[in-house]
Amino acid sequence: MYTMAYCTILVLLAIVSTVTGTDSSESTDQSSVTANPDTVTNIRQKFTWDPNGYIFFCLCMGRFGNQADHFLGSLAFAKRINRTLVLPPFRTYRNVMFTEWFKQEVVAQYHRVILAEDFMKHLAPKHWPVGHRIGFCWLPQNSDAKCVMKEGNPFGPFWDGLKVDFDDYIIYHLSYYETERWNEEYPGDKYPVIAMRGAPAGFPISPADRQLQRYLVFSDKIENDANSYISKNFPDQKFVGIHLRNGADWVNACKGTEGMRSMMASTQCLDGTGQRLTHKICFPPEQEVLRLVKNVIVQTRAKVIFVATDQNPMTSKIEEHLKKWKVKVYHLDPWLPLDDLAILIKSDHFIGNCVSSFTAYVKRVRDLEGKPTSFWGFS
Ligand SMILES: Nc1nc2c(ncn2[C@@H]2O[C@H](COP(=O)(O)OP(=O)(O)O)[C@@H](O)[C@H]2O)c(=O)[nH]1
Ligand SMILES: [Mg+2]
Repeated sequence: MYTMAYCTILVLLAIVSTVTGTDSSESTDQSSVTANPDTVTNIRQKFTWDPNGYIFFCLCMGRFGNQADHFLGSLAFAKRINRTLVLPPFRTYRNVMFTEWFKQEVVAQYHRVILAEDFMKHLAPKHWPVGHRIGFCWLPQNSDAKCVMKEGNPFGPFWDGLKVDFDDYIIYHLSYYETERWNEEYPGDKYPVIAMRGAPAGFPISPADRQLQRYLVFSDKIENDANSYISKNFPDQKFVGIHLRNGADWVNACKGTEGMRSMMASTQCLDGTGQRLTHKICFPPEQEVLRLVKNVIVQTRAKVIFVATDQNPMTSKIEEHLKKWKVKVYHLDPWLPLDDLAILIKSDHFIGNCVSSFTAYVKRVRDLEGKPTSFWGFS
């Protein structure tokens, strides 16, 4: 028994010394390395230079749902072209370090990654020094527009937050699926860092990349926020989570959606159905919300509804409509939208908005966990 424990310690020590046995000119601060054998290879690259090069970009489009779609598509791109992915901060009114919201060691199970802040501190001074920083912009073939990496918000504040200025520019016309051409035209020895103006991915996320959601796991902080809200308010109770996307920007976004083939995240419910979008799917009227919520309550026999919304939670209207079933409605209105996401993910049944990428985040995780999701105006 003691011999076994002793052997285990020896093995762990061997792993740790491999991890820290880096080029002595690099930093050897490996504080966030775990001994999980799946992740060691990907995280040990952290402060040793990857000769295949790096991919670095700003999640500069939209708010969280859009950024998450872009992140997963870019993760797939980094893997395809076999460069280490610099984990960008998310953008709110500030740069949010990746690890504030997500676990780095889980993304590292899929591909080599390094935190942007670590990259700038430990690798950039030597390998991507001031004076040698090239910005990459995609532009259409015949465009005479300029490559502006830092103009406007959030582009400027994003790179300023990481103390990056650009010295030169490259305009490319390649798509993110021309893997071989990327490596032929921009080999790692000549272009060690491809720093892009925007994410190398489409929006909405391509269906093939949805499964990468499994590598995006909330930090303990977000997970604890959600768990403590639930245990304080409706511990051990079955609950229905609903997402009401009904703020002023959504009124505008949904204009003209009737009859469209797809818009924003709508493939998550319409794909393969041959159905077109309706205004009701995009912006369900109150009667539709009350109808579907009642159906789901009758089906699940849940006594609790958790409402997440950017504007109007309809709390008393829903409670009034479901008086007969003695349902209680909760609404958190969290400072951090991710807390709403984490709670919605944990619900026994979820009703979301098909067009919203905020809903799409919840749906992707739930699909992986085999949990049911319905959509307003559709289910
Ligand atoms: N807290 C909270 N914020 C929300 C909710 N729905 C929308 N928002 C806010 O509005 C933003 C919507 O933008 P985005 O995430 O890109 O999703 P989309 O616009 O619905 O596709 C979110 O990131 C949140 O900041 C919600 O249910 N709860
Ligand atoms: Mg949006």
